[in-house]
Amino acid sequence: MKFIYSGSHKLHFPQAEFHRGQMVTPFENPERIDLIIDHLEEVGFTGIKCDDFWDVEPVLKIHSADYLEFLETAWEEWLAAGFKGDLMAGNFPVRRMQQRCPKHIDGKAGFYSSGNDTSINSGTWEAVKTSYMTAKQAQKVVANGDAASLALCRPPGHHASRDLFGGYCFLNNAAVVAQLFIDQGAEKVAILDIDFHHGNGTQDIFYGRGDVLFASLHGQPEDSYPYYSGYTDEAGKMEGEGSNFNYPMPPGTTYSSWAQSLEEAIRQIQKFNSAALIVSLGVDTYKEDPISFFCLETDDYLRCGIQLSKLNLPTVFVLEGGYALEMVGQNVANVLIGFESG
Ligand code: OKP
Ligand code: ZN
Repeated sequence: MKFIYSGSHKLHFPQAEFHRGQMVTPFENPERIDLIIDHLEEVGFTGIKCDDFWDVEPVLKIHSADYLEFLETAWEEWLAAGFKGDLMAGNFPVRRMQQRCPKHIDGKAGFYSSGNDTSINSGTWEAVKTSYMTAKQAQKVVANGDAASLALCRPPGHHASRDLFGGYCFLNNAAVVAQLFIDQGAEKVAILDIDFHHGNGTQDIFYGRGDVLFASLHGQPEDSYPYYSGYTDEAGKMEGEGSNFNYPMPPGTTYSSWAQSLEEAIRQIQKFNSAALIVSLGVDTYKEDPISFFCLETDDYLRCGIQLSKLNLPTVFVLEGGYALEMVGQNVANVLIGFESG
């Protein structure tokens, strides 16, 4: 299978992350992608440099126009306000406050953000657009007949909702890919999110829609980010009622029980009669991941890939998380190797 990549992700380079009481080097860093590219090429996958273009139309079906304008202008406004260093939100319109966007960039940042874990710098918007274009091109490869493709998106997307950035995410790449399939005539598609973290942005985007199934396997919200979503009883609303599936799991989860959730999610997708599969692929389920608590081994990703191939659907893999740099390339590659062997 082909993978799509771009060098422009490097334009997004967060300087620091506040983590467990300390400033640390961001877990979501440019090195991740370079390591994955190197390893995928080493084991024989073909990389295609992204040459797709910025097309706002598909994005506007997922995100609001005011949010896109915020992302586009935020950095300049931050500088114009005389602020130094990365833009980051520090105030949020929480319970019982006004949901009105203020004029000052410091207030706007929090209005459009879900947390203080995600910063914006001079090249972030450019990188964010490229991440989306990478996903769009991977979708095109599959629409044109390939059985599967992988988009090496960075920054990732599954925590981004209609008008919120956070959890290292800005545009929801997987959601746009799903929408592209629908716009091209698919009646129904499924998004399976196997990143360690609950795909709260994707869930939120499709919560009221019956044409896109969303299933997520993740660390239980009692103990893990994003903390305020990902419970089993979140099943969708209105037309979307019954097409949202959460599989929260406790600390220490190993492949044998993780794979049972995977089985169940796959069964739901089969029942749904989906025309295509989008996999939000995070490998932060790996045992050595620095910010997660599952215990998957590198070989388990082969098994996971084999399981996914059983669905026998045109499949676009969209990269989300995975922060254990030593093995991130192998773990991603193994999913693809398993998928192709299955
Ligand atoms: C992104 B993806 C602050 C804690 C916030 C955010 C985790 C985002 C994960 N250091 N953590 O789903 O891999
Ligand atoms: Zn994650």
